[in-house]
Amino acid sequence: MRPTTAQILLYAYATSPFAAKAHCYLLYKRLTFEVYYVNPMQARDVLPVGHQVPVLTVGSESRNESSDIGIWLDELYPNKPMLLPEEPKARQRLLDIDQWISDRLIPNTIRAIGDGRVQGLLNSWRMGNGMHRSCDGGLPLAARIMWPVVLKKQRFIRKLVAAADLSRPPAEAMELMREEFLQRLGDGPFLDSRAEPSLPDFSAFPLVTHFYRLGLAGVDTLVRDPVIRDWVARLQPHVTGEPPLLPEALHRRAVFYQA
Ligand SMILES: N[C@@H](CCC(=O)N[C@@H](CS)C(=O)NCC(=O)O)C(=O)O
Repeated sequence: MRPTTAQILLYAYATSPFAAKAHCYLLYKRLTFEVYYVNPMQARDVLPVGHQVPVLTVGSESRNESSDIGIWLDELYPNKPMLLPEEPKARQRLLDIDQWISDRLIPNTIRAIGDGRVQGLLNSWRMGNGMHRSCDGGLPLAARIMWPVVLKKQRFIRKLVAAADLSRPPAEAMELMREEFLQRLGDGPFLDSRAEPSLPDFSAFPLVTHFYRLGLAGVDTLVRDPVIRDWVARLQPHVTGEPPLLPEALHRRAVFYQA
């Protein structure tokens, strides 16, 4: 059963960078929407399509796959700020950057979070706690304690880690991500040297800021870079709104990196 009667409803986990991508698209478009933080133990029963978040429901239709949700929002709301331009070459370049985020930035970031026995454990517990505090009904104590094991067993996590740059240590791979990000930023101010933000800016934003704000260790390689920090500051007003990208109770660090 649908948890609320909102016309636009985002099914998410507060700790999911994929769900945060879709959340950013909605904020940029200044749409009125609600977020429902699904209990992961009930996801298969609750989600209107598939078994993964994000899912976006608009009226009676539901879609999944985060980047596809952005493209769908442009189709539905062409009079709101567009996430992608119509001009085919520029559009394709931005979709290629979005693909780089899915294929490289996300896998390497997820691998870095689990790196190191102690850091990996602490990060996983912090994620479990964030999930517990935000999701509908919370998690049982045993699940919170076992969260590092639960996460490691997840097929989607195993697939993401396998897609990371395994030939390098995780911290070195993140340095490479920083360089690859800067190449794609070009002369700025937004990705692909664009004057206005677009879909890949909002896809990358949660990867750069979300885990850092959740208080995880070893995830500040990008946000420490002054050029990327300026990019974060430029995007921030576009993703500030209701409901907030990260529930207040889960903020462990300020929006902006502090050395
Ligand atoms: N390609 C999907 C990936 C979504 C995804 O991996 N979601 C994770 C949370 S971060 C999930 O719901 N995993 C649960 C599962 O795979 O059963 C997208 O871009 O939306």
